[in-house]
Amino acid sequence: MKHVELRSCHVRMIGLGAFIIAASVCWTASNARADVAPRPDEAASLQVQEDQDEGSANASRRGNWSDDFESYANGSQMHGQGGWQGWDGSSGAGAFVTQVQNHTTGGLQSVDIRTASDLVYPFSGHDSGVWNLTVWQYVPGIMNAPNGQYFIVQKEYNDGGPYQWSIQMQVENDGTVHCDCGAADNGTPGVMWIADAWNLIEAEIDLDGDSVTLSYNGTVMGIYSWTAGVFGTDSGCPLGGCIGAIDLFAFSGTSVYYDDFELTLKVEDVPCEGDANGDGTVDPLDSGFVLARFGCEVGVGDPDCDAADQNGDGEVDPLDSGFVLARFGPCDY
Ligand SMILES: [Ca+2]
Ligand SMILES: [Ca+2]
Ligand SMILES: [Ca+2]
Repeated sequence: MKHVELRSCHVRMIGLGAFIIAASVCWTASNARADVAPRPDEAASLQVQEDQDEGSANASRRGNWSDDFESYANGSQMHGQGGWQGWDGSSGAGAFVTQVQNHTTGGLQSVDIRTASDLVYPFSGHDSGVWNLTVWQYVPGIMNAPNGQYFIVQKEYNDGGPYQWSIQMQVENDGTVHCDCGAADNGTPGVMWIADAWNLIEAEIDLDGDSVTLSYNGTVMGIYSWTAGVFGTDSGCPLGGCIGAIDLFAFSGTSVYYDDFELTLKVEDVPCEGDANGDGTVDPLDSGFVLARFGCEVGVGDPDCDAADQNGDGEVDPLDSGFVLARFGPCDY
C-alpha cells in the first residue's frame, strides 16, 4: 500500500470555472480516503458503457466509458445529457452538439466548446488500476482564443469544490499546445497543433503507481505524479489517486471541437486468488486466516472478513478453505 504525502504552493493566475482568480494555491496529497459522492448522471446515456463486474470486490475499479456525441439531438445542450454538466452544475457553462465537425466513423456530430463553455463529465469509482484516456480535438485554423482553450482532467471534482487539476493543456492562438505538466507553468515546451484537423490527446493514468503520461499527437508532453497534479485542493483518494472529471473550458475562445472520448481500463490490479492474508503466497497461513473467520459477516466493513470470503459467495465457510487449498503456491504477479 503506497503512502504519498507532499505539499507545495504556487501563486499564479488560474482558470477556475468561468472566471479567473489570482490564487495562492497549496496542495497536500495523501492516500487518505475521500468520500466521493456517486453521481446520479453516470449511466444516463446509451453512450456510457459501464463495464461493472458484479460480485467482485474490484467492481468500482472498472467503469470503461466512451462518448461519440452521436446519440444526442443536433444543436442540443449537453448540460444534463449523457452525464455531462456545466461547471458547478451551471447550465450557462454548458456546450452544444454540432454537426460542423465529426470524427466518428459513420457519424455526424461532436461537441462545440466555445465562449462560455466549461463542460464537465464527472466520474466516480475510478480509484485504482491503469487507465487510458483518449479524445480527438479539432482546432480550426481561425480559432481565436486569446487566453487559450483548455483541456482539463480533474483528479478531484465536486460541484462547489474541492477541486484538483491533474491535467491542464492549453491550445494557444500561436499554434502551440502547452501543458501544466506536474506544476503550473513549468516551462514545458509546447508542441504544434494541426490546424483544421483532428488532434489526438492521450493520457495514461496509473492510479496504482501515481503517475500520468500525457501526449499530444503522439508526442509525450509530460510524465509526472498524478496526485501532485498541477494545482488545487487534494482531499485524497484510495491508493494514491482517482479520476474526478473531464473539463472542457473555452475561456472566451471561439470553437474547438471534441469527439470520440474513451476511458479504458488498461491494467487491473488483479488480486491473487487464495492469498487471503495478502502476503504474496498461498499457503497454510491463508487456510488459517480463513478458518479463523468462519461465520463472520461479509460486506459490513471488516476487510479481513471480506478477504476471507475467497470464493465471493458472501459466506466464510469450508468452501473458502477448499478454494485456498486448491491454490497453494506462489502468486503469479
Ligand atoms: Ca462523433
Ligand atoms: Ca498468503
Ligand atoms: Ca465464501
